[in-house]
Amino acid sequence: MTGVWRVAKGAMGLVTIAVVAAGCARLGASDATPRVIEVRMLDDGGFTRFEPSSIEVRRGDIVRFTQAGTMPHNVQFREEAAPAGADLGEAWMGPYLTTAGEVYEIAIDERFPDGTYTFVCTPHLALGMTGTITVAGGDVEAVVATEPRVERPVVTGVHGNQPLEYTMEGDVKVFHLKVEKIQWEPEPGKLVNAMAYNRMIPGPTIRVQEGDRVRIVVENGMDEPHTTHWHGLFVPNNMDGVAGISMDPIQPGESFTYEFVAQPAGTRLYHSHFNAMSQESAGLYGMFVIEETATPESMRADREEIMLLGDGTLGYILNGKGFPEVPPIEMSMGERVRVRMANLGGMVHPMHLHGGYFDVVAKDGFPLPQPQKMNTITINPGETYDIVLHPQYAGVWVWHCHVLAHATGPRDANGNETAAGMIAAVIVDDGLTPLAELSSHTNH
Ligand SMILES: [Cu+2]
Repeated sequence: MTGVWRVAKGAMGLVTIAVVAAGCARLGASDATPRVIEVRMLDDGGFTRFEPSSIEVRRGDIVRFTQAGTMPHNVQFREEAAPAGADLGEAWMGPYLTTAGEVYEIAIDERFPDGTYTFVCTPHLALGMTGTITVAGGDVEAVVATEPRVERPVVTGVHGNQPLEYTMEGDVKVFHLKVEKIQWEPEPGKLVNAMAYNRMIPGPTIRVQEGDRVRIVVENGMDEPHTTHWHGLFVPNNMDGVAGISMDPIQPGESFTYEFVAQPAGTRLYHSHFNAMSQESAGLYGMFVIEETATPESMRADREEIMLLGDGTLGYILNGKGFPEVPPIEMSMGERVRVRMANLGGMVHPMHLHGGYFDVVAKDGFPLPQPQKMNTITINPGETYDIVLHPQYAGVWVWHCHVLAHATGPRDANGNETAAGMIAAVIVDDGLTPLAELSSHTNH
């Protein structure tokens, strides 16, 4: 075994695993003390990453990965994409680091022929936790690439789903969307690294009439490529927004103009389709409402609400926020509210309403032949439902995901579970009972 790798508790200097130091003598072909290139493993706000994620080294250097987060991380090199002749042996996949300060060091020696090596964190590959090490010839001075840092505006006190304004150019409705990396506040005081359309999560609501011609300019203000996909719309193939299949990715700083006729009527969506698993999870989605020319009687309502479910990077959220920041739905007895629901997360969420039932009137934007009464509606990723709320009893009712882990926060000082995440309040006022009394938490 020629490899030099070890795991050490950085804080205490305690070497917990030390495998072979036989290769040490070869480290310094130039007799120089090996330089140590630092890479940190981070996951603050659920944003898993290596920092810097891209480094250049010369043979003889040591790359030191330090656990600087709270989740277990490791380093796994992608063997199938490694330069020819690479022979990393046990170092193809390093051990899991679980304690803050723990380090894993890899000596860049003869096992690493020149070239670029891609590595991932095995459990967080799906969240985009990857990086590269470029090994240059032995005489080349190593340069530690500085991480391209994007400005992340901090967005607080903002709710998503705001109507997106448009201008008319001839008979075309023209919309603008800009994707950016921001810091979002799903609950007070908790800032997470996110991605957003027009600095809100969910993105602004596009609302048009069936048959409208629309032009949507999508500007990429991020430091990674992007495309936007129009989910459930019938569009020409080259307007479908799938990177690598129907269009080239929109590069950082560039824009792409989509144009199509809005059809068919119903509850539709838009979301990222480049690095979609991480970009969508980080907040790149919104609702695309195509109003029908004639509303079926079953869908008749006094007004509309939107409920977009999310999970992943931002936690368990409804309309971009976790309880108690989820905006409540306030209603009067006798009122009918149509709620356009969709799941943009990666998990299944059975949304259960207390205090009565609702009518399910459309699935994936298409009206159902007849309404279906339900009190729990299970929404798979990518599905939409239209439901009509028409309350049966006054009170403050909860509407929550029944996977209780998605609706429960950390225990409080008394050791009791707290309400958090995917919970919305439905406040029904009958005009008789003071709401303060209805909503009182104390027992009388
Ligand atoms: Cu859930």
